[in-house]
Amino acid sequence: MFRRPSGRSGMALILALATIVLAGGLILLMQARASGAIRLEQMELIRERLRIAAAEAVREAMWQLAADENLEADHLGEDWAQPLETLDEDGISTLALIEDAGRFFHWNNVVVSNSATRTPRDILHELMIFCGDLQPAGKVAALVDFMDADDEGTYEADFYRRQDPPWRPPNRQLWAPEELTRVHGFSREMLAPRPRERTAGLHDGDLARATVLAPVELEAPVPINVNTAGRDVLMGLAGLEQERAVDYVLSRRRLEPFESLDIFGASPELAAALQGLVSTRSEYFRIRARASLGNQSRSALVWVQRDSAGDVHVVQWVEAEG
Ligand SMILES: [Ca+2]
Ligand SMILES: [Ca+2]
Repeated sequence: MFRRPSGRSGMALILALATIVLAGGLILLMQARASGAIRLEQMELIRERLRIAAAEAVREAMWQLAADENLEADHLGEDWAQPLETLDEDGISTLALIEDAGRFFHWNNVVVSNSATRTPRDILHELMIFCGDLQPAGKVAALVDFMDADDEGTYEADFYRRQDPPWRPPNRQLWAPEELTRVHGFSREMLAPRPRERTAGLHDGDLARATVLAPVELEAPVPINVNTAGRDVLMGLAGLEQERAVDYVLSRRRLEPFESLDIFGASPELAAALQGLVSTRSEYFRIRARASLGNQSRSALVWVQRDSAGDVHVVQWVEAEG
């Protein structure tokens, strides 16, 4: 026969049940937390291993670059220009790419030239026209005022004082590409890469892919490497009226890289004008490396400088997720 429990024992039973449920819940929670902590720890461990693997890949790439025996010419057929891939026994894969910065126009070049004839400003002017900006003179002048040390020009402190909010141009070389968007006339849109599907027309250049900002304070312009620069950069370098010469350079270097600048010997005037602005080799290189395992990856972007003896030095090392 079932007896109805008294109020007190009923309450005790409920409390006991509640305690059991609570304890069970706590154990589950602790287990969940423990497995969560282990998972986090494992992820952190993999993250660290990927960081090291990406750094190793950069170091391998630097060795590859330092092993380049031909310091007179740098071209895309050389070993350093080939992607470096590895896969270790734990399944970590790495990919490293070296890109010579001589193929680009360097933004800081515009304030370090003392050439009397063709200057980096002229090159940028032509390059911007080639990239579809038909009246870039004001922008180039604004960029020069933004960076040159003096306060004499149309786009100096007086000009920016009238802006909302007012501010002063830094009067120094650029430290980051984002600074360009503060220069009068510049915008994010003009600095964004254009769609790849383009014709080889006269105004179809891509300013974003033709320019670079090396994280170094320049004392002289970084020359453009005639072996690696794209059509856009070569058009800016030689001038828009030199389209046939540029096409000649592009087809000739497919057969054999330029070991010297004799090519400009046929035009002594052009050779003199481009003195110090063009080269057959590169000094600065950008290394991108990524290490991956499953859906986790880490990457490194490293700027290096190769000196005249062929030794490679790190200029900047930036690590990132993904
Ligand atoms: Ca070389
Ligand atoms: Ca200035």
